[in-house]
Amino acid sequence: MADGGGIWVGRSWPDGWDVRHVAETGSTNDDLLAAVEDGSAGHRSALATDHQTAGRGRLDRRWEAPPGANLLVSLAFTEGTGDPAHLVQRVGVAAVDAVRALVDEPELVGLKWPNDVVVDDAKLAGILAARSSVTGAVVVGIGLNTSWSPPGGADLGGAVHPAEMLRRLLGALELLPGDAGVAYRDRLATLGRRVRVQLPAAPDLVGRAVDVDDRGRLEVVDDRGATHVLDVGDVVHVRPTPG
Ligand code: BT5
Repeated sequence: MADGGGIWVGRSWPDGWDVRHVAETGSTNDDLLAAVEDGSAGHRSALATDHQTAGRGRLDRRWEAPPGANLLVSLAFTEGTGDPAHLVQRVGVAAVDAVRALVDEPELVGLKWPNDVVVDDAKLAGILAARSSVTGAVVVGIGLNTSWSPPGGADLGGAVHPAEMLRRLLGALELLPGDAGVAYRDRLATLGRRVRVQLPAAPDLVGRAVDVDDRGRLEVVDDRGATHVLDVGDVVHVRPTPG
Protein backbone atom coordinates (compact mmCIF):
# COMPACT_ATOMS: atom_id res chain seq x y z
CA MET A 1 0.00 0.00 0.00
CA ALA A 2 1.59 3.23 -1.16
CA ASP A 3 0.91 5.21 2.00
CA GLY A 4 1.15 2.16 4.21
CA GLY A 5 -2.61 2.32 4.63
CA GLY A 6 -1.99 2.26 8.37
CA ILE A 7 -3.82 5.47 9.07
CA TRP A 8 -7.06 3.81 7.95
CA VAL A 9 -6.70 0.69 10.08
CA GLY A 10 -7.64 0.33 13.71
CA ARG A 11 -9.33 3.72 13.97
CA SER A 12 -12.64 4.08 15.64
CA TRP A 13 -15.02 5.96 13.39
CA PRO A 14 -17.95 8.20 14.36
CA ASP A 15 -21.41 6.72 14.90
CA GLY A 16 -20.36 3.10 14.48
CA TRP A 17 -19.22 3.39 10.86
CA ASP A 18 -17.25 0.39 9.60
CA VAL A 19 -14.62 1.78 7.23
CA ARG A 20 -12.63 -0.49 4.94
CA HIS A 21 -9.75 0.76 2.83
CA VAL A 22 -8.09 -0.66 -0.27
CA ALA A 23 -5.03 0.68 -2.08
CA GLU A 24 -6.64 0.66 -5.51
CA THR A 25 -9.86 -0.31 -7.20
CA GLY A 26 -12.02 0.58 -10.19
CA SER A 27 -14.77 2.48 -8.38
CA THR A 28 -15.65 2.38 -4.68
CA ASN A 29 -19.30 2.94 -5.60
CA ASP A 30 -19.36 -0.20 -7.78
CA ASP A 31 -17.52 -2.28 -5.16
CA LEU A 32 -19.65 -1.20 -2.21
CA LEU A 33 -22.88 -1.71 -4.16
CA ALA A 34 -21.74 -5.26 -4.98
CA ALA A 35 -20.81 -5.86 -1.32
CA VAL A 36 -24.20 -4.60 -0.15
CA GLU A 37 -25.91 -6.90 -2.62
CA ASP A 38 -23.93 -10.00 -1.60
CA GLY A 39 -24.47 -9.22 2.09
CA SER A 40 -20.81 -8.59 2.94
CA ALA A 41 -21.46 -4.89 3.73
CA GLY A 42 -24.35 -3.44 5.71
CA HIS A 43 -25.71 -0.16 7.00
CA ARG A 44 -22.97 2.35 7.82
CA SER A 45 -20.28 0.47 5.91
CA ALA A 46 -17.79 2.60 4.03
CA LEU A 47 -15.19 1.78 1.43
CA ALA A 48 -12.27 4.15 0.84
CA THR A 49 -9.40 3.89 -1.60
CA ASP A 50 -6.18 5.69 -2.50
CA HIS A 51 -6.80 5.34 -6.21
CA GLN A 52 -9.66 4.64 -8.60
CA THR A 53 -8.93 3.43 -12.11
CA ALA A 54 -12.56 3.96 -13.21
CA GLY A 55 -13.90 6.63 -10.84
CA ARG A 56 -17.41 7.58 -11.87
CA GLY A 57 -19.20 10.87 -12.19
CA ARG A 58 -22.73 11.31 -13.44
CA LEU A 59 -23.70 10.43 -17.02
CA ASP A 60 -20.64 8.22 -17.61
CA ARG A 61 -18.26 11.03 -16.77
CA ARG A 62 -14.99 10.34 -14.97
CA TRP A 63 -13.87 11.37 -11.51
CA GLU A 64 -10.13 12.04 -11.53
CA ALA A 65 -7.54 12.02 -8.75
CA PRO A 66 -3.86 11.06 -8.64
CA PRO A 67 -3.05 8.08 -6.36
CA GLY A 68 -3.17 8.97 -2.67
CA ALA A 69 -4.07 12.62 -3.22
CA ASN A 70 -7.73 12.90 -2.27
CA LEU A 71 -10.59 11.38 -0.29
CA LEU A 72 -12.39 8.78 -2.41
CA VAL A 73 -15.05 6.97 -0.42
CA SER A 74 -18.48 5.39 -0.66
CA LEU A 75 -21.01 5.10 2.15
CA ALA A 76 -23.73 2.43 2.39
CA PHE A 77 -27.22 3.16 3.69
CA THR A 78 -29.31 0.03 3.90
CA GLU A 79 -31.78 1.17 6.58
CA GLY A 80 -34.24 4.04 6.74
CA THR A 81 -36.11 5.70 3.91
CA GLY A 82 -33.22 5.28 1.49
CA ASP A 83 -34.22 8.10 -0.84
CA PRO A 84 -31.06 8.68 -2.91
CA ALA A 85 -31.75 12.40 -3.45
CA HIS A 86 -32.09 13.00 0.30
CA LEU A 87 -29.01 10.93 1.12
CA VAL A 88 -26.96 12.90 -1.40
CA GLN A 89 -28.21 16.09 0.25
CA ARG A 90 -27.21 14.81 3.71
CA VAL A 91 -23.71 13.86 2.60
CA GLY A 92 -23.36 17.22 0.82
CA VAL A 93 -24.42 19.17 3.90
CA ALA A 94 -22.04 17.16 6.10
CA ALA A 95 -19.19 17.73 3.65
CA VAL A 96 -19.82 21.49 3.64
CA ASP A 97 -19.88 21.58 7.44
CA ALA A 98 -16.71 19.51 7.75
CA VAL A 99 -14.86 21.64 5.19
CA ARG A 100 -16.06 24.94 6.67
CA ALA A 101 -14.40 23.95 9.95
CA LEU A 102 -11.06 23.61 8.13
CA VAL A 103 -10.79 26.74 6.01
CA ASP A 104 -10.09 30.41 6.65
CA GLU A 105 -13.12 31.67 4.71
CA PRO A 106 -15.95 29.25 5.56
CA GLU A 107 -18.57 31.52 4.00
CA LEU A 108 -17.11 30.70 0.56
CA VAL A 109 -17.92 26.98 0.98
CA GLY A 110 -21.36 25.83 -0.17
CA LEU A 111 -23.28 23.50 -2.44
CA LYS A 112 -24.01 23.83 -6.12
CA TRP A 113 -27.13 22.02 -7.25
CA PRO A 114 -27.48 19.13 -7.31
CA ASN A 115 -24.39 17.50 -5.90
CA ASP A 116 -21.22 19.61 -5.83
CA VAL A 117 -19.37 21.09 -2.90
CA VAL A 118 -17.87 24.35 -4.12
CA VAL A 119 -15.42 26.91 -2.78
CA ASP A 120 -16.09 30.29 -4.35
CA ASP A 121 -17.90 28.40 -7.17
CA ALA A 122 -14.93 26.08 -7.89
CA LYS A 123 -15.63 22.36 -7.45
CA LEU A 124 -14.08 20.85 -4.33
CA ALA A 125 -16.13 17.65 -4.17
CA GLY A 126 -18.58 15.63 -6.23
CA ILE A 127 -21.20 13.25 -4.89
CA LEU A 128 -22.85 10.36 -6.70
CA ALA A 129 -25.56 8.02 -5.44
CA ALA A 130 -26.32 4.54 -6.71
CA ARG A 131 -29.30 2.43 -5.68
CA SER A 132 -29.33 -1.35 -5.70
CA SER A 133 -32.12 -2.71 -7.86
CA VAL A 134 -31.78 -5.92 -5.84
CA THR A 135 -32.03 -4.68 -2.23
CA GLY A 136 -33.02 -0.99 -2.57
CA ALA A 137 -29.94 -0.04 -0.55
CA VAL A 138 -28.26 3.23 -1.43
CA VAL A 139 -24.55 3.88 -1.82
CA VAL A 140 -23.37 7.48 -1.80
CA GLY A 141 -19.87 8.13 -3.13
CA ILE A 142 -17.92 11.30 -2.58
CA GLY A 143 -14.66 12.46 -4.06
CA LEU A 144 -13.25 15.36 -2.05
CA ASN A 145 -10.09 17.11 -3.18
CA THR A 146 -7.92 17.23 -0.08
CA SER A 147 -4.67 17.79 -2.03
CA TRP A 148 -5.21 17.86 -5.79
CA SER A 149 -7.73 19.46 -8.12
CA PRO A 150 -7.96 19.72 -11.89
CA PRO A 151 -7.80 23.13 -13.59
CA GLY A 152 -10.80 25.18 -12.48
CA GLY A 153 -11.40 22.96 -9.45
CA ALA A 154 -10.63 23.60 -5.78
CA ASP A 155 -8.69 21.63 -3.17
CA LEU A 156 -7.72 21.94 0.47
CA GLY A 157 -4.01 22.27 -0.25
CA GLY A 158 -3.08 19.14 1.66
CA ALA A 159 -4.25 20.63 4.96
CA VAL A 160 -5.91 17.38 5.94
CA HIS A 161 -5.27 13.66 5.26
CA PRO A 162 -8.10 11.87 3.44
CA ALA A 163 -8.70 9.59 6.47
CA GLU A 164 -9.01 12.58 8.78
CA MET A 165 -11.32 14.27 6.27
CA LEU A 166 -13.52 11.16 6.32
CA ARG A 167 -13.58 11.15 10.13
CA ARG A 168 -14.71 14.76 10.08
CA LEU A 169 -17.29 14.07 7.37
CA LEU A 170 -18.82 11.15 9.30
CA GLY A 171 -18.80 13.24 12.46
CA ALA A 172 -20.67 16.05 10.68
CA LEU A 173 -23.18 13.52 9.29
CA GLU A 174 -23.90 12.33 12.81
CA LEU A 175 -24.81 15.87 13.90
CA LEU A 176 -27.49 16.40 11.24
CA PRO A 177 -31.18 16.34 12.14
CA GLY A 178 -33.35 13.54 10.73
CA ASP A 179 -34.61 15.86 8.01
CA ALA A 180 -31.70 17.79 6.53
CA GLY A 181 -33.82 19.66 3.98
CA VAL A 182 -33.56 23.01 5.75
CA ALA A 183 -29.80 22.61 6.21
CA TYR A 184 -29.44 21.70 2.53
CA ARG A 185 -31.30 24.79 1.33
CA ASP A 186 -29.31 26.93 3.74
CA ARG A 187 -26.01 25.76 2.23
CA LEU A 188 -27.19 25.75 -1.39
CA ALA A 189 -25.26 28.59 -3.00
CA THR A 190 -27.33 28.09 -6.16
CA LEU A 191 -30.50 29.54 -4.62
CA GLY A 192 -31.09 33.12 -5.66
CA ARG A 193 -28.29 32.98 -8.23
CA ARG A 194 -28.47 33.64 -11.93
CA VAL A 195 -27.70 30.29 -13.54
CA ARG A 196 -27.06 28.70 -16.88
CA VAL A 197 -28.23 25.09 -16.86
CA GLN A 198 -26.91 22.63 -19.42
CA LEU A 199 -29.69 20.12 -20.00
CA PRO A 200 -29.14 16.60 -21.39
CA ALA A 201 -31.36 17.00 -24.47
CA ALA A 202 -32.34 20.65 -24.78
CA PRO A 203 -30.71 24.04 -25.28
CA ASP A 204 -29.20 25.71 -22.21
CA LEU A 205 -31.65 27.33 -19.84
CA VAL A 206 -30.74 30.73 -18.42
CA GLY A 207 -32.59 32.27 -15.50
CA ARG A 208 -32.70 32.61 -11.74
CA ALA A 209 -32.67 29.60 -9.40
CA VAL A 210 -35.50 30.26 -6.98
CA ASP A 211 -36.20 27.06 -5.06
CA VAL A 212 -35.64 23.34 -4.52
CA ASP A 213 -38.69 21.15 -3.97
CA ASP A 214 -38.95 18.29 -1.50
CA ARG A 215 -37.84 15.83 -4.18
CA GLY A 216 -34.65 17.81 -4.67
CA ARG A 217 -35.70 19.32 -8.02
CA LEU A 218 -34.42 22.79 -8.90
CA GLU A 219 -36.88 25.51 -9.88
CA VAL A 220 -35.55 28.06 -12.34
CA VAL A 221 -37.46 31.10 -13.58
CA ASP A 222 -36.32 32.05 -17.07
CA ASP A 223 -36.06 35.57 -18.43
CA ARG A 224 -39.63 35.40 -19.76
CA GLY A 225 -40.95 34.56 -16.30
CA ALA A 226 -41.66 30.87 -17.00
CA THR A 227 -40.83 28.37 -14.23
CA HIS A 228 -38.88 25.22 -15.07
CA VAL A 229 -38.62 22.30 -12.63
CA LEU A 230 -35.42 20.33 -13.25
CA ASP A 231 -34.50 16.76 -12.30
CA VAL A 232 -31.10 16.77 -13.96
CA GLY A 233 -28.73 19.30 -15.44
CA ASP A 234 -25.35 20.94 -14.98
CA VAL A 235 -25.54 24.33 -13.35
CA VAL A 236 -23.13 27.18 -13.93
CA HIS A 237 -23.40 30.03 -11.42
CA VAL A 238 -23.31 33.07 -13.66
CA ARG A 239 -21.22 35.88 -12.21
CA PRO A 240 -22.63 39.38 -12.51
CA THR A 241 -20.67 41.37 -15.08
CA PRO A 242 -18.76 44.15 -13.36
CA GLY A 243 -19.95 47.70 -13.90
C1 BT5 B 1 -19.66 14.03 -9.77
O1 BT5 B 1 -20.07 13.82 -11.06
O2 BT5 B 1 -19.28 15.09 -9.34
C2 BT5 B 1 -19.68 12.79 -8.89
C3 BT5 B 1 -18.30 12.38 -8.48
C4 BT5 B 1 -18.33 11.22 -7.50
C5 BT5 B 1 -16.96 10.66 -7.27
C6 BT5 B 1 -16.95 9.63 -6.16
S1 BT5 B 1 -15.32 9.14 -5.74
C7 BT5 B 1 -15.91 7.81 -4.80
C8 BT5 B 1 -17.10 7.24 -5.56
N1 BT5 B 1 -16.72 6.22 -6.50
C9 BT5 B 1 -16.95 6.59 -7.78
O3 BT5 B 1 -16.70 5.90 -8.78
N2 BT5 B 1 -17.49 7.84 -7.80
C10 BT5 B 1 -17.70 8.34 -6.45
P1 BT5 B 1 -20.31 14.99 -12.11
O4 BT5 B 1 -21.20 16.03 -11.52
O5 BT5 B 1 -20.75 14.28 -13.35
O6 BT5 B 1 -18.91 15.63 -12.31
C11 BT5 B 1 -17.89 15.01 -13.07
C12 BT5 B 1 -17.05 16.11 -13.70
O7 BT5 B 1 -16.31 16.77 -12.67
C13 BT5 B 1 -16.01 15.59 -14.68
O8 BT5 B 1 -16.56 15.47 -15.98
C14 BT5 B 1 -14.94 16.67 -14.60
O9 BT5 B 1 -15.31 17.77 -15.42
C15 BT5 B 1 -15.02 17.14 -13.16
N3 BT5 B 1 -14.02 16.49 -12.30
C16 BT5 B 1 -13.45 15.26 -12.41
N4 BT5 B 1 -12.63 15.02 -11.38
C17 BT5 B 1 -12.65 16.14 -10.60
C18 BT5 B 1 -12.01 16.53 -9.40
N5 BT5 B 1 -11.16 15.74 -8.73
N6 BT5 B 1 -12.30 17.77 -8.90
C19 BT5 B 1 -13.15 18.62 -9.51
N7 BT5 B 1 -13.79 18.31 -10.65
C20 BT5 B 1 -13.54 17.09 -11.20
